[in-house]
Amino acid sequence: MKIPKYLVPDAYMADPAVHVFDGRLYIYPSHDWESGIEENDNGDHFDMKDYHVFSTDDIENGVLTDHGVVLDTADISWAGRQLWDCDVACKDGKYYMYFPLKDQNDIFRIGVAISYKPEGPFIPEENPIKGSYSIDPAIWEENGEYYMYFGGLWGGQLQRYRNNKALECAVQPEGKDLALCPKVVKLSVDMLGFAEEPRDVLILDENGDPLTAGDTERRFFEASWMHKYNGKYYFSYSTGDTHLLCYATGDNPYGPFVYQGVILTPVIGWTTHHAIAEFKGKWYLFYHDCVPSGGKTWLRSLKVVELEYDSKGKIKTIEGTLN
Ligand code: FUB
Repeated sequence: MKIPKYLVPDAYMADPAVHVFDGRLYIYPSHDWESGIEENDNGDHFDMKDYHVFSTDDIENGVLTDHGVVLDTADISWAGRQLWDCDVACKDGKYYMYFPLKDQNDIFRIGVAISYKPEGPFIPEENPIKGSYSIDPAIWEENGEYYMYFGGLWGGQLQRYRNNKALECAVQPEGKDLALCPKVVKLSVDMLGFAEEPRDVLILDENGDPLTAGDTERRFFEASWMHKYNGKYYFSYSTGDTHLLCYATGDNPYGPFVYQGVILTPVIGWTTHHAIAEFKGKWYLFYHDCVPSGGKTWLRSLKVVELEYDSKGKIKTIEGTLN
């Protein structure tokens, strides 16, 4: 599939997380809708209230099953507003959905909801994960250990924290200051909490120096994802205000990772977000754009296209406006 395909033409879905469970491919997107909230840098216009799950045996032909609403803010006791990008992991026959949501003080926390089926529905825990903050959880499993990557700037509130503690006054680094890092944390054995303090995911340049805040075409902004190709760890992410999907490679899930290049050039829309997954022997990039909504940044549509590597393991850059 060299030409991208829209996957859900009759609804606005964004921020895909994708996994293969028992040989079937599952997509866990955010569910955009027209809330009427004015667009701002805080992302208030992304006022999502529920999640759907989609699955398929045939991604090449884009034949998806919509499993309907699987989690709703109305069922989350600590909910304030805004269900953003989620992810799902499977352990011992149970499926754990990790979701960012603002609490009743308008602070993003990460919650967990549980199901016995990959397609849900998911039943939320009473409280968010202790010590959790910011947005965009992405789960990576390796040898029975589960790691969560998370974090997002601006409306994602990552700039309000240092060393996992909320600051009195949020100052965003700029220029030659070191860029704020995404976070990684090992999950507890019961999958309901953190087993350690979240750590910084360091992204280095070609000289081994950490990326700076002013390096806006390469530094992390949001939308973490992890995959492994030929034994290497590929940490990928969005650069936010420069609208690129980039990646960096490393030798273990904690990093450091060395910046490698652009996966996807800017799409139509402000946000860019993705998942990378292998299915039936091919690699795919799942992402979103705002072409079907005529460029409304808060009404995004899910897409998929094949992802290719060169002989050195470099990802071939895909044009975001390819349709
Ligand atoms: O969907 C809301 C936010 O937009 C996500 O959490 C970010 O990654 C961006 O795609």
